[in-house]
Parts: sequence; C-alpha cells; structure tokens
Amino acid sequence: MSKTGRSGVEDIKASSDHLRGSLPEELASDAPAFAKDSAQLLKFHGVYQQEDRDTRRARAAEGRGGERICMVRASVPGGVLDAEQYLALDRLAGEVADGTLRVTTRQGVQYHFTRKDDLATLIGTLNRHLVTTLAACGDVVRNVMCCPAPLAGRPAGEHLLDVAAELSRNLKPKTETYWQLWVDGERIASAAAPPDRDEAGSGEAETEPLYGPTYLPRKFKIGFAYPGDNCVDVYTHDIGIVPDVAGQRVGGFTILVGGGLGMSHNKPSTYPRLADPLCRATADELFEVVSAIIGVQRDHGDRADRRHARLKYLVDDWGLDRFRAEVERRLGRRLAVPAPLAWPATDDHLGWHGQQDGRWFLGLPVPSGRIADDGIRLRTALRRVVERFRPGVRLTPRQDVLLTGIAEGDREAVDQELRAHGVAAVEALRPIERHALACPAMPTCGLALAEAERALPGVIADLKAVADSLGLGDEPLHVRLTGCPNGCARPYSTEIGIVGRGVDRYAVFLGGDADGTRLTSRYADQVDRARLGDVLRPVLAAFRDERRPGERFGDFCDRAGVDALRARFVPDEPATTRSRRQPAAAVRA
Ligand code: SRM
Ligand code: SF4
Repeated sequence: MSKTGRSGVEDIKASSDHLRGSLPEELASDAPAFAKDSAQLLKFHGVYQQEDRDTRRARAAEGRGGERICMVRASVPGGVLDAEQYLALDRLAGEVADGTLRVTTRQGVQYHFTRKDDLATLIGTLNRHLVTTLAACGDVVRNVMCCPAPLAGRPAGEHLLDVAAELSRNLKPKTETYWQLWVDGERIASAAAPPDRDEAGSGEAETEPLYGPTYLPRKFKIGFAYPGDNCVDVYTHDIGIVPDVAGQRVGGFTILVGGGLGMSHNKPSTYPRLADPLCRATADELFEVVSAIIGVQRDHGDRADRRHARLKYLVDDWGLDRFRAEVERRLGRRLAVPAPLAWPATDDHLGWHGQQDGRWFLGLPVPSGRIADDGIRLRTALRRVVERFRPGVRLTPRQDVLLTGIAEGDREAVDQELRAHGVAAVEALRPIERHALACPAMPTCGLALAEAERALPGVIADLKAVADSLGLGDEPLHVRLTGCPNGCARPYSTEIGIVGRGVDRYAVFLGGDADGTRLTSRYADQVDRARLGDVLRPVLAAFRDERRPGERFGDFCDRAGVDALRARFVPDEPATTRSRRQPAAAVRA
C-alpha cells in the first residue's frame, strides 16, 4: 500500500494521465522490456508483459535475466468475428506471435510470445480489422460475453448479441491514449470506437465520464446468458444479465451482481462467489442500471487491498439490500424485482446445428482453446475452411469455435476439409474430453503454480481410464483445470475443479454442477498429478453405486456432501477451508 492509503496500482493510474504514463517514450526506446509502472498501464491496452518461464532457469544459470515476452488479448464481444477478421487474426499469429491463437474462456483471443517491437504492428493491424485490445485487461469492464449460438428456435439470439456489443462499446474507456499509441492517433470506426467526446468539456470527468481518472478498483466482468442456456456461466460475472425474449427481440433483463471466482489458497478472506439476482431492467434502462452498478463499485470498491477489491466483496460486506438501495439512490427510483431463472438448455453448442435463418453452424472443439498446428493441423484446417466457405467465426465461453452461416450443401465439404487435416468431429470425443477446460498456466502465466493446458491431455487420459474401469466412460463429467487458484477456467463452477497448488500438485474441488448454478467445495488438497485418478476413483465408484436415476456426478457430490465424501474417502485430509458456496435455490431465483 502507498502513502495515500491506496494500493500502488491506484497511484500509477492516478498519475498516468489517462493510461499514458511513459508508454510513448518506452515504446519508442530500444529497451527490450517495459518498466514496472508501464506494465500496469499496458494491461488497459490489452497487453501483459510476461516472462518465458521455461527458459528462466537456464538463462539465470548464464547470468541473464528472464526472457521478456508479451501476451496480447483481443476483446471480442460475444465472440463474434467475420471471416476477414478471423483470417487477419490468423495471419498475425504467424507473423508476430508464437504461431498459435488462443480462444479464451471469455470469448477473446490471446497472442503469446509477442515481442515488444511487434506490439504496434499487432495492435494496429487488429484495429484496422475492427478488432480491439482496448480494455481487454485492466481495471475496467472487460470483454462482454454473450451466448454466441445462432440456434434455430432462438429468434432473439442475434439481437441479444447486438445488445451485448453495444453495451461493450458504450463501456469502453474514452481516453485518446489508446488511439494515439496504437492507431496513429486515428480513431477508426472500430468495435471499440467510443462515442464522440463532448468537445465543450476538457476536464477529467469529461475524458472518462464513467470511470474517472483512476478507473475501477479492479477488473469488472459482464456476461449475457440466453434464457435457459447458461453457457456463459452467468453467475460468475460481476454483472450477469439474462433477457426476456419476446418474438424477434429481447425485452426486459434480469440483472445479477457480485459473481467472481478468484481466491488464494489458505486465505479464507478470499473466495469464489456466485452472483445474486438484483433487479429487472427494461431495454431502455439497461445501460443506465449497469452504469449505476459500476458507479457504486467505482466509488465504494476497496482501493487499498486489491485482493478485496472485486465487486463481490462489496456486495458481501454491505449485503444485497444496502447495495440495491445505493443503486436505487443513484437512479432516483426503485428497482423492479428480479425474475426467477432456470437453465434447462445449457449447452456447449458443439457439432452441427440448424440456424434460425435456415443455414447451419458447426461447433468445433478446440483443446484448451489453442488453435495451433501441432498433432492435428487445426489452425491450417480452420484457415482453409474460412478461406473457402467464408463462414462467420464465433468464439465460445468454453474455448471452442463455431463456424456459422454455412449452406446446407457445403456441410459435407466442410467436414472433409477438417478431416483432411486430422481435426476430429466432436462426436469422436469422449464426453470427459469434450467438456474439459484448462487455462494457459505455464510457461507464460506469471501466476501459475502448476501446469494446466500442457497437463490437461495426461490428466484427462488418467481420469478417462478410471471412469472406463468403473463403467462410467460415457458419463458427461465436466473437468476444469487451472494452474493456480485465480480460477481462469472457472474450476469452481463446474463438477470437478482441479486447481494448481505447486509443481505437479493440485487441490480437487467437487460438488458444483454442469449448469454453473452451484460452487464446488474442496475435497482433497496437495494431490500429486499422478494420483488425481486414484483420489477421484472412490468417489466416482460411490457415484456409480449410490446415484439416483439420472443423477449427474456434481449433483451426487452435492447431495452426499463434499465434507462427508472427504471423511469417507480421504480421511487424512484436514477439514480445511471450504470455498464459499450458496445453495442453488438462492442463485436460481
Ligand atoms: Fe484470468 C489473471 C488468463 C479468464 C480470474 N488470467 C490472469 C493472467 C492475466 C495472469 C496475470 O495476471 O499475470 C492470465 C494470463 C495467462 C496467459 O499466459 O495467457 C489469465 N484469464 C486468463 C484466460 C486467458 C484463461 C483461459 O484459459 O482462457 C482468460 C482470459 C479471458 C478474457 O478473454 O478476458 C481468463 N480469469 C478468467 C476468468 C474466467 C472468466 O472471467 O469468466 C477468471 C475468474 C472469474 C473472475 O474474474 O473472478 C479469471 N485471472 C483471474 C484472476 C483472479 C481475479 C480475482 O478476482 O482474484 C487473475 C489474477 C488477478 O487478477 O490478480 C487472473
Ligand atoms: Fe494463470 Fe492462474 Fe489464470 Fe491459470 S488460473 S491462467 S495459472 S492466473
């Protein structure tokens, strides 16, 4: 904490002149890396300065510092790209990154191993294709998520995506710095182009009317679910939004607040939390209500302790009633009571599906979101299909890709092109493979305690073998693996969360559900990677023997009680801190 009583990051933001700091000078200099303060500001521009952790030890032995690299994140509202945009993104992966594109759990795209000197080319080119990196990271509203599936029978699905994109545009920071640094000062009509600033005003309030000079206390996340389908994990967002659908358009919205997953091991004051229903808003009120909620967090969120700075802690510290009263005070009116929610249609949208407009889309599984040419030539296959058939490309909250707008007559040719490059159809995957997610972790993530993406194939192979040996091979088990407890692959809102503890060691969380309405609780801790299957075997066997007809694994663990399962099957495990959980009823209505 600084002398001002605020966290150091607050001082950096305050003195940055709206995210500028010394970035212009540092970008122009030959230095291989950015200074520490600049690295904080860069996040708001969508850039993380990282180190290649694979080479750290060898370089240290040679007396050299870490190899500085950058991760660049593009924010793509609702994950919607057109063919030209996808092809541009693909080209850049080869030219200024490590040859891979990574679809993120928030429907964005990440480039890894980008050099400082290549940042301007990468970000400038993205913007020329109307893809922005502005506010992809940093203490602002991040990429706005939305169910991307253009399914037949969902007439308002495309309208919902438009609403999400518009909200995203309106919530972008308005500082000119981004355009000056990366787009030659030119404010092109992009996904991020903010509405024109009021030229009459020149003070700080006018530069950032929503955020002010120090932006938000912490990152802020918003997601729209399609009614009945919780593919976006709507309860894990700072603000979750679920519309009513009337005909071709969305009508009112149910608004939830206070979701978030990050925690630290052994720090019970940090915990995952599912969002609570706050109110309803009409379409005309949506921006105003969302802005009021953001304003409460901006003015009352914790700016001293970044571990306690997310909206979820403010909602818990105040209680929902006081929070609602403050939002109402700002709006000058009472908020309408939220509607109950249910999720009978939660889906990953993989495979072939008919669209509302009579065409087809294909949901393609992308292991850990990594579009690469390694064992299978997925990157080449996608490029060929997009070049030849010009489909839309949509990124899903589960790190997969939907190819949309395909004519009935092209379906077979698309399948053939994919098979020719070794890309398997989703039907060829076992359920446990299909539903698995992992965060990037090593070697790029500076916070990783253990492997995740690189460990996933082995972990899933082990769990698959255990499930097979118990006759549960066809059970749709949902597994999410992360390299640390921050929760980037949302391991606390699924059935089996495996969370990095240390090198090759993990904590295992159970008892959430596949619809994302319930949090997991810790079942075992400090488990060697090689023993994950052994630790899960007895509880899977109990599920097989004791489940009710049609009961899912997560629901069984919840009914049996994770504490009781731990006492039965891992009795040496200390009765440890549990993740904060809410009964499903509380989050459903
Ligand atoms: Fe995340 C930090 C990757 C979704 C919670 N996250 C990071 C960083 C930037 C590491 C860092 O701060 O140095 C990771 C970059 C790794 C790398 O090398 O690429 C990183 N997070 C990711 C992505 C790429 C994971 C993925 O597998 O796709 C996701 C990018 C989404 C995007 O496009 O914006 C990603 N991160 C999430 C989610 C899931 C979500 O938002 O739906 C969460 C949990 C939800 C939440 O925010 O509570 C999440 N990431 C965190 C946290 C913990 C935040 C907290 O409140 O404690 C951190 C650490 C931090 O902020 O201090 C973090
Ligand atoms: Fe890094 Fe942890 Fe997020 Fe994985 S969960 S990407 S290890 S911060």
